[in-house]
Amino acid sequence: MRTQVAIIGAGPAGLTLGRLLETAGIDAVIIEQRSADYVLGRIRAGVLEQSSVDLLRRMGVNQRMDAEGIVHDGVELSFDGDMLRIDFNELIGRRVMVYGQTEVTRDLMDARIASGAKSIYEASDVQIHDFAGETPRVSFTKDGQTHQINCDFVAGCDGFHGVSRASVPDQAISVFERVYPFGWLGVLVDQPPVAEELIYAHHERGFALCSMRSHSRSRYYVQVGATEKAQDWSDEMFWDELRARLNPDIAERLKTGPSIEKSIAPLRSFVAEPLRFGRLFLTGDAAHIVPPTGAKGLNMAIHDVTELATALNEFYGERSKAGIDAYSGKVLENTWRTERFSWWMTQLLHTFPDSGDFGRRIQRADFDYLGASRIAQQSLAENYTGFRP
Ligand code: RFL
Ligand code: PHB
Repeated sequence: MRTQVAIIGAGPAGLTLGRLLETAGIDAVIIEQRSADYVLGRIRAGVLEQSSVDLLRRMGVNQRMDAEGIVHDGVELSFDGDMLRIDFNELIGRRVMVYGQTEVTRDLMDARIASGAKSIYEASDVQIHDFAGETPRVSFTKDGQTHQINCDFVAGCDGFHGVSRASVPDQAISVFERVYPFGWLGVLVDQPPVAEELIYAHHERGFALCSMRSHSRSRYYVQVGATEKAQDWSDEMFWDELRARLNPDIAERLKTGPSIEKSIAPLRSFVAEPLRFGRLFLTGDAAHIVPPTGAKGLNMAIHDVTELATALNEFYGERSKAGIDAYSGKVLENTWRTERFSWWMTQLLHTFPDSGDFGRRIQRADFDYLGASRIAQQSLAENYTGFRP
């Protein structure tokens, strides 16, 4: 088999890249180790920046998003009971869209099936060969048979645990990492959200987040210890802990029910440098991880592959290597800006076991400054909705 671009991974990064290349008339094959249903069963991000919304519209995969997505003008922050609303629209004239990663993924998968573009699911033992030269190859096993794809480029869109980054020799890559001493326990429930907008709450018992997927489906999170297990949390324990971290008037309004999904995500900041190795490119979670506090993971993945598609388009259209040469530097600039914001939101809102009284006073001062300064609020709004200089 031969293609121009072999895309490893059918998450948001791989599927978005596939769609962009298809639109540009560049041939690509997606190779995914799981089944499509498994990919769709993962409950992850919920908030799209305006630039992600615009891209999904340009790619023609916006019909359901525009019908079912919910536009939010702002978010609520709560700090030890004090509420502060950040009104993005009033502060900087921008908004965000609440539309789940599962739905974005489903829309992209459906569009790919409709167009007949090639995707291979349930491919095992995926390996990337010869990416230092001009004729890379990808091999994999499917239904007991080994296959090989010859290509011009390999796009590593296979997430944090994928094969792409792992294929790069240790001496060619640097990694920068911070692992936080906690995770988020998330619950999905078929009940209307407790509030119209998201509520990010700092509480001495730990962080909590009230989010949603629709007007009838809610997503809630509580900060838990890094070693805790989702199965040790009954629904009742979860709702009690969430209520304890919310203001009494909000806790009273909370509509609970049986969880339809419950899982723990560890929190981590991670960046690999560089992001190009000959003819192999890293994108999305394969390249970087942010803690979910700034709702950035999915949006970064979409940003990266937009840059990569532009670079590949330049290569095939104008025979210019300038775009692929600039890819790593350009994406890393956005990555570090977004890492900083996600780290900042995380340290503002979580309870850190070792921060001590000094750390807690600094956190409070940070929140009070935000409440008092329109410029600080604009900075949060600009970053949350997606800063593109
Ligand atoms: P993905 O979504 O992980 O997709 C990668 C795909 O590659 C496949 N794969 C392979 N395929 C072939 N060969 C191999 N060797 C392969 N190894 C892996 C995987 O099966 C998968 O289908 O990465 P992508 O596309 O870069 O997208 C990134 C986003 O998914 C991610 O940034 C966000 O979901 C992060 N994230 C969250 N972000 C938010 O903004 N808000 C959240 O609430 C939120 N919750 C989460 C998250 C990430 C999580 N992970 C990665 C464990 C919760 C979790 C649990
Ligand atoms: C979610 O709805 O899953 C969600 C929303 C905002 C975040 C993280 C997760 O910052």
